[in-house]
Amino acid sequence: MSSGFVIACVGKPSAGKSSFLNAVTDAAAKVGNYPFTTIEPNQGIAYYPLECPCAQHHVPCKPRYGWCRDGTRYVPVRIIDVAGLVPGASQGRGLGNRFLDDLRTADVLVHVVDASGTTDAEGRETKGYDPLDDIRWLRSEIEEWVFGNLERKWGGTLRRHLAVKATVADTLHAQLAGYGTLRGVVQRALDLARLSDLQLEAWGTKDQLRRFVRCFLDVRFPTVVALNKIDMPDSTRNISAIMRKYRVPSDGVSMDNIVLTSALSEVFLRKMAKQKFILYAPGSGDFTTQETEPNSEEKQRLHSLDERSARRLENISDLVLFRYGSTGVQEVIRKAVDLGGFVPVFPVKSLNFANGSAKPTFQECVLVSRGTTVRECAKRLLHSETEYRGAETVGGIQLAEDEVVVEGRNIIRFT
Ligand SMILES: Nc1nc2c(ncn2[C@@H]2O[C@H](COP(=O)(O)OP(=O)(O)O)[C@@H](O)[C@H]2O)c(=O)[nH]1
Ligand SMILES: [Mg+2]
Repeated sequence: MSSGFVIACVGKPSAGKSSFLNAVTDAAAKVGNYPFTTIEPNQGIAYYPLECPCAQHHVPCKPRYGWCRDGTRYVPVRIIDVAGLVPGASQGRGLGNRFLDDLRTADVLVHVVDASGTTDAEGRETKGYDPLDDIRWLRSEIEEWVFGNLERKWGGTLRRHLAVKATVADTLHAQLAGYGTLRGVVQRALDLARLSDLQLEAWGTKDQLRRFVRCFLDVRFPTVVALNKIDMPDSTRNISAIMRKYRVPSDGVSMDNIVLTSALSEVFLRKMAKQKFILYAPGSGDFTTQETEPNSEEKQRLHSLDERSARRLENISDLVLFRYGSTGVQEVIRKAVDLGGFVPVFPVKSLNFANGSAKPTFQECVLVSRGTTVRECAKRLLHSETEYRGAETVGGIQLAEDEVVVEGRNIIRFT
């Protein structure tokens, strides 16, 4: 069970999607160095850290999903591995459109890129491949997919909508409903493309559609780019080139949504920690071993390392943790949820923080998209509109139905 938020991992074969999924979830996704290892979309649960109100209100916290430690709440988010995307997929190449269809459920994409340049566009071993090309072709595959779908259906829909004098936004919304798209998203894309003033009669040239689709992708599929395999020799040079290129945002990419990762290092660190060879908190910048752990009780619980593992850990320490601060994978999850623009909501049965037995325990936390109203929120939480009469937040403040849910007014009791 998750908070309703879905991250889709995309990228060419062998970029490291399954490893990334393994690094942030507990699922044992299949890992292999050849195309199409994972044919069915693989799923897992990752955790998004946020400040939990339990600390501020001095109440015991009992999350139904995820956990809470020292006032930091770890909220589950669903992550899916969309495998086998190759150039030409929108035209049916590789495993074709099936993968693109998986994107319909996604709120945010994580594009896992092999920054080492040791795999070509199809995931085959090579040398000196330019990972910038992956960022470009992947974006263009998704663009072609949406564009193709719109163009195919455009004529028929246009005639029907012209007959009932619909607006451009309504017409496009009707066509894009299959992408799990809210009307507000269509409107934002039209605004961005500077096409919102057009009448439907004047709409629909190829050029306008193209412009709209590009803006639609930016709004509907915000993307975090995970430059993966930073532990490999050529990555540093490729990363610098990519950073230079996206100082000026394009292709839906800006410096702010690029994260450097080593999924494989995180998987190894997690495994070593699980087997009690090291103490390591996922996402952190270092670990301790039996030799370096200062706490004597913890030290006793750790096993001593064989030479091979010790050397591998030393490499990770030097090439990844020391240089980049962490393996980066937790940062990807944090960025992805932030980029999606989500607000946490804590539905509670009681707002009585003083009364012992009736104290709220913040069992639930859901992430709703920015702009969600109290009514829409109730509809989602209560699964029906009829049960809901009023909403109240901390301090006895009543919330209006059409009020947008914001942080600070997000502990809500529905009556
Ligand atoms: N050096 C290095 N190798 C990695 C990293 N992440 C994944 N790999 C390797 O890249 C290959 C492909 O990984 P996989 O997760 O199966 O890629 P997928 O096809 O995108 O799911 C495997 O051999 C992984 O061990 C990383 O951060 N560093
Ligand atoms: Mg895979």
